[in-house]
Amino acid sequence: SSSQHFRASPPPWCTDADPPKVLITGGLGQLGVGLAKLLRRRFGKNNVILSDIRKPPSHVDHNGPFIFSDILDYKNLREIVVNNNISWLVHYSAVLSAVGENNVALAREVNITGLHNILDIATEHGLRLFVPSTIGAFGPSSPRDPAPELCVQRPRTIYGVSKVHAELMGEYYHHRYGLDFRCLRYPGIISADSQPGGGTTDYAVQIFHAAVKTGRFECNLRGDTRLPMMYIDDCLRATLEFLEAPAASLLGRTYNINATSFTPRDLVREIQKGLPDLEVTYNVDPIRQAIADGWPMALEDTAARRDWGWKHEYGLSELVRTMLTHIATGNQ
Ligand code: AKB
Repeated sequence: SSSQHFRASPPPWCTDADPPKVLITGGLGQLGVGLAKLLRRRFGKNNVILSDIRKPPSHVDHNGPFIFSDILDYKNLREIVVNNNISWLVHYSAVLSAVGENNVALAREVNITGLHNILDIATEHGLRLFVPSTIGAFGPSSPRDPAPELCVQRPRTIYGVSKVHAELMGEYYHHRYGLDFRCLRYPGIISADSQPGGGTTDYAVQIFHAAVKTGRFECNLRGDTRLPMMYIDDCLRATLEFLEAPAASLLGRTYNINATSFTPRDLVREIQKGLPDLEVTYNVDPIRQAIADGWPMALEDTAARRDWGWKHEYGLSELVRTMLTHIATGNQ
């Protein structure tokens, strides 16, 4: 596969006549179904395969091919890639920050051993590989406001350590074997119709459902904890645009993307403009608070804006208005 590095002609999925065949791992997490919808609109329903180790719940409208894939089973992965002629792999399987601190062995297995399988499969079969990184790849000794693309990265969570490992391994495989590795550092992602699975930024999704359903919310972070956040549509569009960017335009392989930043207090104030009766109490979870206190408050993303035209659309007020409309109209 090192010969890819010197390939003269563009890879086949660059032509309109021949769209990529995409496999999404961890497809039933917060982002997979939404990304599959977007990619299916662009490349055709049957060219995007969603996969997970669980059965899709009945309320999940994934509307296209869905299969079992276990990233810890190399043979299973290889069979899927070969049988479906996969050319792009979006690797969304991961154990998130808060769950990872409660089960380090599982996080290490999924986030590090699983990633090794993914890197090997992608290299062996000449795939374009997208792996998300995160604000969690920074730590207390990183510059916080904003965190630059290149800086000290000494995270204090197994999730963060595994994501720094993914960034470094992917970039190494790119240089060593020509792997078309692409990585975005996502902020906390806010979505209406899918739930996050055990992160530190989850409060900023849960508060909307609580606000609409009960009018009360207990927040597990301190009211002044400022973190970078992004509405899911911006995140998924960034991912598609970055995946489609010509390799020659990418001066790096790991990019920060930034949209907005807010504290729980800012978010409550904005939601109360639509739902003035919302009552919020604070009951801080020390594990999540310690994680959040070591994360940046914003990401510096001029390289993404310069190299492949990244531009966010949702600031705090658009994000809140859109979330409340989606949830109130039952689109969840
Ligand atoms: C988490 O909170 O663990 C994730 C993330 C910011 O990577 N949402």
